[in-house]
Amino acid sequence: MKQPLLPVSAVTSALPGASLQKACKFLVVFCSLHLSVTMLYYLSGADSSIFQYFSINQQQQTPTAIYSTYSTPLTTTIAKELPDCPESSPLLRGPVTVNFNVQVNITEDIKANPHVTEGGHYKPSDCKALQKVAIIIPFRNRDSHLKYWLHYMHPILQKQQLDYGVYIINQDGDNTFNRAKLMNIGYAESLKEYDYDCFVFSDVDIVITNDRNLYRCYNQPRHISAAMDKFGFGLPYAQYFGGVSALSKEHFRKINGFPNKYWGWGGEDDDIYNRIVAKGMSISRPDTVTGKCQMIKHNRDEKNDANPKRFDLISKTRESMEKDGINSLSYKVVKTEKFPLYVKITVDVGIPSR
Ligand code: BGN
Repeated sequence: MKQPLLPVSAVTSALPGASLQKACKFLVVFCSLHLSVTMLYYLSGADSSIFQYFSINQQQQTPTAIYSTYSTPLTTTIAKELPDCPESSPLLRGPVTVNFNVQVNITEDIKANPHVTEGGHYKPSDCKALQKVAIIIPFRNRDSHLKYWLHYMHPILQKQQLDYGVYIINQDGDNTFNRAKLMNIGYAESLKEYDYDCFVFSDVDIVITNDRNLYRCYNQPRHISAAMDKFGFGLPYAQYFGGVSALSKEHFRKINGFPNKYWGWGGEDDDIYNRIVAKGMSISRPDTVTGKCQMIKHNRDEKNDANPKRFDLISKTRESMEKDGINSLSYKVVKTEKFPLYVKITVDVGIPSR
């Protein structure tokens, strides 16, 4: 009789122990295999959702990493955010030659400014403009001057890297002209279209001859046409604020906008100056080289005779400015026309009250 290797009792008790051991070994091998496969997968940068979740959380703490790892959609959102334009545009060159005796052609100018969009709007494509500027031109029957303004000013304004729009505020009918009221209307109408933060008010017959004379706003209200040829490239008097000026939305609100009661030629610019000073602000200007401007020579317009009431009105600015201004402005828009290089808004400004 063969001797059993183990007592029956031992065999019966050893059998389950052996299979448990086997099962354990199998489990350990399986787990290690699983772990190694997982590790391999992770290290090779596979795009499994769980790893993505963890890495997004890490990446969000360091924004620069987003660019390198994620192509969509985070990169697209961030890449579209343009850098701010520099304080001083690298495109500026200084003096610009202006000659009102040379013919200009609007069709040629439209072609020459392909990046200006309908309604005369432009913004740089490679950087975020520092200011959004509405350029407001009070107007009536001066198309022959407007074509020169558009010809010379559009290229300069683009070089200045501004986000700008050109608004021609055209007085309807042939009653007495009201320059300051048209400028108030330009402020109100341009804000309906875009979130402007700076307003340049310009006569249609003045262009700058130095592209470093910026059509933007400064800490204080800016007098841009500081050295006009008409005044021997200087100021006719120290308080002069006519021609071309720039006020931020804040400046404009502070002075309750411009007076509406100056009908005919003269004094409204002095009233604006008085308002600025009354509110504790001062005038900023370019130097007399940068500030050089040229004005188209012409005769005084019809229905724009010197206003006999102007002397009286400017002596009362401090009292009148709280009631007369943007808070009392009333007018009717007759027509809005969008042209390739400007918007023309024709308005009924009413007639002088007696
Ligand atoms: C001033 C006018 C301004 C005009 C300049 C330059 C007046 C007010 C009464 C003294 N001011 O005399 O409106 O811009 O000349 O032409 O007339």
